[in-house]
Amino acid sequence: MRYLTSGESHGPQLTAIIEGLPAGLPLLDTDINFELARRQKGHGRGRRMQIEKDTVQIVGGIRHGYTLGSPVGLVVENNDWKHWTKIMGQGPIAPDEEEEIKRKITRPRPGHADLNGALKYGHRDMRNVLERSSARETTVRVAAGAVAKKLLKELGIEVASHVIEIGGVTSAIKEYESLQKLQEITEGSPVRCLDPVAEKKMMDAIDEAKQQGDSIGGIVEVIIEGMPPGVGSYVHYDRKLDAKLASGMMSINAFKGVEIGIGFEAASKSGSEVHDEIAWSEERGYYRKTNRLGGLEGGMSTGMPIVVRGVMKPIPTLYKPLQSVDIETKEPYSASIERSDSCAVPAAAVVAENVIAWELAAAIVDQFYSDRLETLKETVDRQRAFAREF
Ligand code: EPS
Repeated sequence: MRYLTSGESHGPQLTAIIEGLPAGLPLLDTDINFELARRQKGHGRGRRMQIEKDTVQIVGGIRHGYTLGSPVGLVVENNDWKHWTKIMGQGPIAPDEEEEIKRKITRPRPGHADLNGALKYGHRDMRNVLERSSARETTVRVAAGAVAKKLLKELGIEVASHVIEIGGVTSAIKEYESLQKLQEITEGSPVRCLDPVAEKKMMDAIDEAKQQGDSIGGIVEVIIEGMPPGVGSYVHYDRKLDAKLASGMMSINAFKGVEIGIGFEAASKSGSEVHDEIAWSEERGYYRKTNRLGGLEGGMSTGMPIVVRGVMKPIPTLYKPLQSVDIETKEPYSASIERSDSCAVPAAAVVAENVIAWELAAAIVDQFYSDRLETLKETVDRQRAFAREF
């Protein structure tokens, strides 16, 4: 299963084409819109989110509420496009067009794709880079992820997330009654945090950063329950499930690191403090007494909850910009100021959830391939039964 996205932040629309979904998956635009609306929320977002009301148009691959097996086409229009038709127009610039339209962005923002993208493609106007490198693209990645999430749900697999750190403020609540309860609490939190005390401090930290013309980052955690054991591979490096999850997480704009289970903490612990003892019961089959390895061993799922965290750096667009160099004059200058968010970590949790859902769904479809959802379900259930009885 794979998908491709197209579209610029202030262009007419974002598009995704998904290939390889089984036929017979129930799918409505409301399933996708639900995830799109979740991504738009969060304390710390800038003015753009008041302009956009992201909704999807399904333009292919679905009929009467079910996937057909053909590629699924998804479109999300940019409301802001109407303000950018000239600057982002597809036709050549007419000789008499206003100076504003021709104005180039020549002062790269440190930490953004601007300079490297310009050096890669030879763009002397770095708008050609920033339009695509903008995290606006995560909108349509969430749309694709929402489709994957729907598939996982049909297979009895649930995905959720929460924010565990923003700007140095850490959530003290690591435990949750159930995934459903976790979702209920985080949906009601402006920063998607389980801990109400930390939530308040996180919001204060975001307000403070905004006031200072600065930005802050944080850590999100994604949890998956219901994965059958043995998904992934110890045989092939490019089929290891943990590698795929890490790659998915790192592909999200501004993400700089990934941890699975206790992650980097494992470096300072002994083997007996890290590895999860194996047990067996009639009801559960094989299970681990603890889950420090976050549901993954040897590149494969263990059947325990998968726990994967990602760290997002502060957004590089700063209202109080850092020093940079103008690529036209080579003179030192303050970097360009573009409208931006002071913190997008809560939204990034939703993005991470959907990106991870995609990776899991793709791994399952690759491993248990079937053209029809019904038989895919049977194969996945057979794997679960096999593991229980083994
Ligand atoms: C972004 C800059 C801002 C954000 C944007 C990501 O957009 P604009 O330049 O239009 O103000 O709002 O995020 C989104 C549009 C979104 O949907 O998440 C950037 O430079 O990465």
